[in-house]
Amino acid sequence: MMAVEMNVFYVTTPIYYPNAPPHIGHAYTSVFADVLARFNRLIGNNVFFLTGNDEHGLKIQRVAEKAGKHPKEFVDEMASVYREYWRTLGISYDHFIRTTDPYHEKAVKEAFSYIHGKGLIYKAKYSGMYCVDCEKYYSPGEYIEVDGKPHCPIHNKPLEYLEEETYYFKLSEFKDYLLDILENKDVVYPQQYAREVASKIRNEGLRDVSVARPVERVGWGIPVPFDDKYVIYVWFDALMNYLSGVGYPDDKERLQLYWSNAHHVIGKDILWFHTAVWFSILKALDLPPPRRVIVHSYLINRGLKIGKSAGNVISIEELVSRYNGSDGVRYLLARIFNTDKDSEVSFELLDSIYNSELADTYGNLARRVGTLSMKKMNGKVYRRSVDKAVADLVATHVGAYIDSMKNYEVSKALEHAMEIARYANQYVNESKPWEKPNPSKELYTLLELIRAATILLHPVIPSASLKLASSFGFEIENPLNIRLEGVERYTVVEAPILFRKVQVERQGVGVGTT
Ligand code: ME8
Repeated sequence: MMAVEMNVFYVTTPIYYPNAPPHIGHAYTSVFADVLARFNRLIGNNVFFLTGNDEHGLKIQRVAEKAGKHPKEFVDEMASVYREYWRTLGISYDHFIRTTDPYHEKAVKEAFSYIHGKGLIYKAKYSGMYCVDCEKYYSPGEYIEVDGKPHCPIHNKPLEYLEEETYYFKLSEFKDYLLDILENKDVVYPQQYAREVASKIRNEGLRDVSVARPVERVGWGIPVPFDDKYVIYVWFDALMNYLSGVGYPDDKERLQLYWSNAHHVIGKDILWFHTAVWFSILKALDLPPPRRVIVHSYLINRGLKIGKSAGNVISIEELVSRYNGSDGVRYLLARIFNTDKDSEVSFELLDSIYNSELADTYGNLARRVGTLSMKKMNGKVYRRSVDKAVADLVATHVGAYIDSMKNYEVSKALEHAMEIARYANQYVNESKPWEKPNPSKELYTLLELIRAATILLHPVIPSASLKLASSFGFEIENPLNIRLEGVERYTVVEAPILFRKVQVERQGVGVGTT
């Protein structure tokens, strides 16, 4: 068993299929993981944030063919496209992994051989259905029938019939092990997803799974190291990124350090792979499960999961231009983040959160207080005593924010930051600093409230918060250390408009209707 280093925080996103550019659904996961990474850095943890692309398999092979490109050329181009999107959205990953990276390929081969050497991978015939969009085998009972033909329940497309010799992984061996983790250990968050997987295993049992494809059918993959007629199944390849990205197999020290506190953020569509399949592969490699698998639900539009196949994609460009750059988008995605329930997104909803919380409550407050500080105090606001009631209120919200963040409840954490801003709005209206000849106590109190809210918001709106900190002359510090009366003197040089209001359109005109 590895020692748990609590000051280490290893966080991952799924590695996405680069068959198309990322959309709001991918941004949703990546922004959430980024907020956790930034929060953990801010409280002083040793963070490693891994994201990347899942570049092998039939799905990629086919889109590359369609584009008239070699798959490698295709995925090379897409890797730059993804990196650029994540740069635009301020995703502060430490490493961008690609499954075509040589160190990753080596790790996958080594793991495959190791498990084969243990007798847990064997050769046998497979016949059954396959969904290329999911890159997943479907057994009867798992797929739906449309006009009497097997269809994928996620993509609603006909499944392909496969009959081939393949290599199987003995998933069935891990039934008791998996049930113990799912039913007794706190790995899957929220727990309802652990129960879901456990009951599937209890009801349907566990079948061994194919982990290879014949090279003449799927050429684009990592060769099985001891049989060049096969390539390794894309999911075995992909899941291994979480290990190869932190040093497996050679850098054992690094692997041990980060694996002891690994957090996988995923959508519920890939829950089975990240629990039943992944925990078993890890066990076969003599490794413990990750610390946490954090599962979220879907963003939906007009009742359907947002995705390319449903044709209801909301583009990241559209969001960035509408909500004043990346911070607005990040805030909205983090604010609607939901682990349990699917969230219906519409511009109407996003506009209203953006306008009321970011533009009015927070942005307008900062602008007003900044302007008053410059007008009334020439921008220099010295330390005054802050009323105990104010300090207590801030301490309560800061504490609740930290607890929420540690429980991955980002949306709830944001509410606490907003509560401080709401209180400050009320305070400015009631104390009316514009009427006083020397409102230094009022303005100092307000600046302290803004500072506290801004520090709490920093992981979500990194650029705007830094801009405000430099305009007002304070530091973004560890939220654990926030104490009021912490700043000796504010020097307000600018009262920026952080979040310009969006014009709300006619009702009914919004996402997906164009
Ligand atoms: O599954 N709502 O890649 P993928 C919420 N390569 N999240 C969504 C979403 C939506 N409408 N649409 C996409 C794969 N996502 C594999 C992963 S990991 C070892 C391999 C997000 O490109 C969500 O995180 O299909 C989901 O799990 C992921 O994108 C699927 O991305």
